Amino acid sequence: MTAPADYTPPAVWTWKPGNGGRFANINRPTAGATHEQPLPRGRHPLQLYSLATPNGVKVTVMLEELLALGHSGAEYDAWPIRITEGDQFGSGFVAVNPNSKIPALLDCSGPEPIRVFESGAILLHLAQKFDALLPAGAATRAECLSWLFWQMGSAPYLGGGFGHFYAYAPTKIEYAIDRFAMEAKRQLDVLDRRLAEQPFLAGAEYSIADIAVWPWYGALAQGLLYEAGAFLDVQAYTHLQRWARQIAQRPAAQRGRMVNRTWGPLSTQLHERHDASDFDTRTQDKLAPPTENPAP
Ligand SMILES: N[C@@H](CCC(=O)N[C@@H](CS)C(=O)NCC(=O)O)C(=O)O
Repeated sequence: MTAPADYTPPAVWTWKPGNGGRFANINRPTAGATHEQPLPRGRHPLQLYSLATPNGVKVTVMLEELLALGHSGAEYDAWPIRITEGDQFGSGFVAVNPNSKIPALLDCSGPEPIRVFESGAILLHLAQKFDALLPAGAATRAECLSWLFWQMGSAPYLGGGFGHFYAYAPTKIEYAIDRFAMEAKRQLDVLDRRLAEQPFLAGAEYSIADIAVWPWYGALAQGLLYEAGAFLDVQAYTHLQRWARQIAQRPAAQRGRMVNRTWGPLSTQLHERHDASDFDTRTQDKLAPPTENPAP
C-alpha cells in the first residue's frame, strides 16, 4: 500500500480555511447564517429550495410523481440554491433548514407555513400529506421505511466517503479509497440482492424508498456518479441495473432530475420550475449562467 504523507494530529484541531479540497471555499466548522439573503416565494402551496444533486432530485422526482398521479396540491415552485456560491448560508435558507443543506421545503398550504428539511423527512411529509407512494400494509410500510432510512444512513459512505476520496480529495489516499470502495460495493450488493427478490425496494410497488435510493445508487449503477462505473464494476449488479433503467424511464423521474439543475448539457437543465409547462418552454435566455457540477 502507498504510504500516506506523515501527519500527526495536534492536541486541539484548528480550522485552516481553503485546505485545497473541493468546497474548501464554502465549508466551515460552524453553523448559522453568514449573510442576509431572503428567499424568493412563488404562488404555489409548496416552495422548494434545492439543487439537482442526488439529495435534491429525490424531492423533485417525488413532486413530479405526485403531480402525475393527479395531486394538484403538489404544485410547486422550485428555486435553485447554489451551494458552491454559499446560498445555503443565507438567512432565509437557514430559517428553513438550520443545517444549511439542500433540499428544504416550505409547505404553505395550511394557515402557517411548515418547514421541512432532510430529504427523508420531506419524502415522508409529502407521502403522508397526499397518501401516496407509501404502502398501506404494516409489513410493506415497514419495509418501505426501512429502505428509506437505509438510504439516509448509507449514502454518506458513498458520497462523503467513496465519492470524496475517489473523485474530489486533492490527493489519492489508497487506504481511504479501499475502505470506501469496499463499503460502496457492499451497499450495491445489498440492493442487488433485494432487487433480485422483488421488483421494487418495498416489494411489488414503487414507493418513496425507490425515490430516495434511485438518485444515488441508480445514478451510480448507470455510471453517472464520480465516473466510477468501471472502477466499481457496476454492470455486475444486474438486478440493480434492471431497476435503475426501469425508474429512469419514468417521465416523472426524467422531469424531476432536470429541476434545479444548473450544470451539464443545456437540454438537461431547468434552473427554476414554477409550472409544468416550464419543461416545454425552456429557452437559453431564461437560464442563468451554468455553474460547476456540485455533485456531493
Ligand atoms: N441528509 C441530508 C443531506 C443533504 C446534503 O448533504 N445536501 C448537500 C448537497 S447533496 C448540500 O446541501 N451541501 C452543501 C453544504 O454542505 O454546504 C438530506 O438527505 O437532505
